[in-house]
Amino acid sequence: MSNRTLILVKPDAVKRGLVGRIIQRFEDKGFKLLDIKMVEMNREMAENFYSVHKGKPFFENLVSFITSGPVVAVIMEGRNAIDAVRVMIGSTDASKAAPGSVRGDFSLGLTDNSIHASDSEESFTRETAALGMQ
Ligand code: 3AN
Repeated sequence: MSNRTLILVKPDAVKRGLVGRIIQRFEDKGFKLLDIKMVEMNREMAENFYSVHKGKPFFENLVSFITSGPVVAVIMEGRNAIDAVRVMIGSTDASKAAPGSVRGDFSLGLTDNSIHASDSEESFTRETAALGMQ
């Protein structure tokens, strides 16, 4: 059970002015913010961040989307953080995400689905390194 996780507010949500409202949800839930940074990811950072998806049909799309504008990266701490935050963000396909989840309330997209969150400790380590955090 890991007590730290990373979220990214993705370029679609940053462009729509949703950063504050999205981060607020995690503070309301009880998470403590440990680090926060606005980042314009370049191609190399994006490929490292999403290295587990290399070779998949949507990889190029994903890299070009995540580098299309600034993202806001937040490291937060709280009990069972990785699993708890995954529940709060909702299904990958936002058109199917439950109301009350971030994707369910703010997005309809699949690639442009407003938020990312680490799905394991290995992902957290890889992702924070790719962003130059930690
Ligand atoms: P999640 O973000 O829910 O952890 P992952 O890690 O499986 O989902 O996928 C990473 C990102 O790749 C997703 N957030 C989404 O933007 C994109 N993605 C995943 N599956 C697809 C797909 N079938 N078609 C297009 N984009 C996808």
